[in-house]
Amino acid sequence: MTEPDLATLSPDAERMWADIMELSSIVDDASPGWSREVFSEPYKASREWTLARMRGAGLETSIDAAGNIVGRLPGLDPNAPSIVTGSHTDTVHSGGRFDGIVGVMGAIEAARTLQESGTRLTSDLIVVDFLGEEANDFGVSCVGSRAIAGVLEPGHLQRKNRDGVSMGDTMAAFGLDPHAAVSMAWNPRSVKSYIELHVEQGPMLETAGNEIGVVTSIAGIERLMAVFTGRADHAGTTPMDQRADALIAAAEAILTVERVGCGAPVHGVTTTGKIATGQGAFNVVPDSSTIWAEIRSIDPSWLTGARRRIAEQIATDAAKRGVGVAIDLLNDQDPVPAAQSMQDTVAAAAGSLGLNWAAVPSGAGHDAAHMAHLGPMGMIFVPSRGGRSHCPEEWTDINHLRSGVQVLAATLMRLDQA
Ligand code: HGY
Ligand code: MN
Ligand code: MN
Repeated sequence: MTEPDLATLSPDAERMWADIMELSSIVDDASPGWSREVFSEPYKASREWTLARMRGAGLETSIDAAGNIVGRLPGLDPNAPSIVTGSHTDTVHSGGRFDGIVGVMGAIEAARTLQESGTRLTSDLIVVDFLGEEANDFGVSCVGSRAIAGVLEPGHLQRKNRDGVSMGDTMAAFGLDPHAAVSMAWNPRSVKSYIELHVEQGPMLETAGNEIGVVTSIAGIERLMAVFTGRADHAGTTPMDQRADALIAAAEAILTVERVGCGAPVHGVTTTGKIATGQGAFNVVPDSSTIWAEIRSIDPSWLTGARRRIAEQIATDAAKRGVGVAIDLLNDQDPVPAAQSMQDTVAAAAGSLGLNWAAVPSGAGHDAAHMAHLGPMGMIFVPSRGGRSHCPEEWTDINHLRSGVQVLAATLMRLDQA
């Protein structure tokens, strides 16, 4: 392989920064932080902006049945499989300005950089803004990339939110075609490789002083919903040992979730992200509560073992309290290793730019986990200040973004020559 002439590839980080700041300002002003949740009005408005930005960058654009915004920069050989890159522009509620956006704006900047340097790839370059990467009210994450990978199922469309509305109906109301979305998988032969630029969303790179992360694998995610049913009683007259307190059972379960996560031998974490209870009153023993928890690890066996241990312990403890519990287990995604060839290519690109890099796991889920169904997958991380993400404090310095998009552009060149 001839060393790509990186001197000609000089992404305009200031232009990319301006894009990030402009897109991230299209939010739900009634919510704190930066909220652009899937299927929301701000999200719909932001997609028009992204579509125009892709077109302005010389990409041929389309929107598929699942709502993915797809930009295409034609290559020299129309028969060659495509090189795909992208990420997402939806956010969690009260999120930040960099999660996902960096990968979409970075991909658009890389496309501009290639054209401005007069570089024509052999393969088409496909840039995707995947619909709905964040876990939504239906409990489904990565809606768009699942559809492209052929793993969005009818069961996902039937999932209902707390108002009893299905995800399929919500997608249709958003102008999408849910029934086509579950049968629109791309042909794996049409994909040469997939590479995604993303903020690390954790503290590893900053702590170690590394500028670039070469992702080794993406954590698997198991989710658990436990609904506790106790007995309402008078809070003043019911002896402590004669209660069936649903809220105490939920609290005990939350501590079980935490304890199992603290014992992980490799990258493994557990979180109870939400608890709900009934009407609630000072003077009534609670008779109902629900917890929503998740378990993540890059180690498949620890992940399944932890899920089993947590479910068993919750059931045992609830029974001791005379509290009923219904546990719903949901596999969001399995752990997915990045292709070694992709890791090597990203590392070589970073090294050729004189950037110090480290191999790191991703505790966060990504569209890349599903795109791995179609071809060799890789990810490039840039540091998150203080390791913070999914919060308004999320921040990545422009110089780190500059390095990230330089590595992305150099990686695209290398992948094309491979
Ligand atoms: O939840 C995640 O890990 C990702 O940020 N959607
Ligand atoms: Mn993300
Ligand atoms: Mn996220």
